[in-house]
Amino acid sequence: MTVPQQRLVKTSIPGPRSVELHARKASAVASGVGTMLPVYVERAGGGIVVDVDGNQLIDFGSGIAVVSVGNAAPRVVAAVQQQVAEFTHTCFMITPYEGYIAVAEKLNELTPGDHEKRSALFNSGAEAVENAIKIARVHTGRQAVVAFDHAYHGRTNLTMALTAKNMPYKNGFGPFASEIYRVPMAYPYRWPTGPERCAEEAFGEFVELVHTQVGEQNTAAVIIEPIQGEGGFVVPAPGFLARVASWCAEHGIVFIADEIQTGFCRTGDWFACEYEDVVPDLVTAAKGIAGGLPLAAVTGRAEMMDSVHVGGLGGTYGGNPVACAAALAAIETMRADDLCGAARRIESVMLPRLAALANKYDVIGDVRGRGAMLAVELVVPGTKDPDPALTATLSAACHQQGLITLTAGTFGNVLRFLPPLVIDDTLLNEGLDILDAAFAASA
Ligand code: PLZ
Repeated sequence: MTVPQQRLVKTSIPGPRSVELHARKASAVASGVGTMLPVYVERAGGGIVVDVDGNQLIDFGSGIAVVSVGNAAPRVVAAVQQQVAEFTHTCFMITPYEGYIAVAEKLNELTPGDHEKRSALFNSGAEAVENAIKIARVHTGRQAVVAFDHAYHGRTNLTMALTAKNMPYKNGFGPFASEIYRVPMAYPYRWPTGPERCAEEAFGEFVELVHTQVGEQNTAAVIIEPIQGEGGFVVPAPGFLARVASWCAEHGIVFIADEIQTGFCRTGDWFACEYEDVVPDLVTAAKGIAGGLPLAAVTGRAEMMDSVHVGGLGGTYGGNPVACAAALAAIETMRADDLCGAARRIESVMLPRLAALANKYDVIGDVRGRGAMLAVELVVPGTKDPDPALTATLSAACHQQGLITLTAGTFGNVLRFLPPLVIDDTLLNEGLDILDAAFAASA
């Protein structure tokens, strides 16, 4: 690895060169494009991000769950360099190329279920979600789509409507797309009657709401993240996903798993649905698929995917050859280096230490997640009242020590951890030491 796998904090964070660049940002970039941690990056690899001041930060974010294979992963770099020298773009809808087909074949093979599948490629997660809804509507001839509390599906008009949280994603951006209905999420920690009854009661409410307020016969699709991402790493109560999926099948409703954040080894399986043997009709993927190049996909049952008229799906850049080359190399890396196993190893290092922190600090209300997608939810001690201010303080304290952490959650009170799957145990433990010290300092 060319980037030394060591934390190094040489300057204040952000350092002087970053501060300079950040001033340029303010006068050149639209202020609506926010920046969580204004250290400007020079290079990155493995579990380390190097900034323009020479600081080396431990990466517990992976660019929001994207660089699972690591930044500038060797196979990805080689594949991209070769492809970019051969041709950069022809548009698959005009004169196609093999890479697109090869990615579709991989997706058809790796997504849950042995049924006949087809895939279509796009540029971003939001675009994949939009297309999954388009496909479900054409296939069913119905319009309504059901989404969950705390859901995140993107920032385009249709996906803003599917996303639950107003600030910052939706505020002032309406009107939103119609025929979107929201139902409660099986959120064990916050379920009013407790986690044991969560799956059954949440499923009961889901069925009743869809029946009384939407009508099964009007419902094209139900879309759910198998572990919610931006919404706070909410792991649905065991059994909930399977019940919703089989109820959808009974009523001819397309069950869409949005695996954009959970997919590609992140949770210890190729796709998070596998953990409970849930087989979705359609799966959306993006983020981890291509080692950092923009690529997204919808994969699903052949008869659903093929219900759309020829020319109904596409876009200028969807399945760009360079992004496809990167995806094939990233997938090969995940397979050859067993990155699903790596995600489980990361869980085995991190989860016990996060649980120990929860014993030590009563501001931690819940520890949850799977694989390398883990989080702590912060509350006012003795209550379940969210503490977003403490969450922001802790995250900033970690940043000062050279640890990149992200926050999440409808209430902004979740610290989430998404290290690259290639990070080593030394960096993982050092990051956890920094986190522990941040809790201790805030107590
Ligand atoms: N579905 C489950 O996690 C993207 C968003 C960051 P795009 N999550 C990170 C931000 O603040 O914009 C995401 C996701 C799930 C869809 C998306 C959307 O993917 O590639 O950002 O469009």
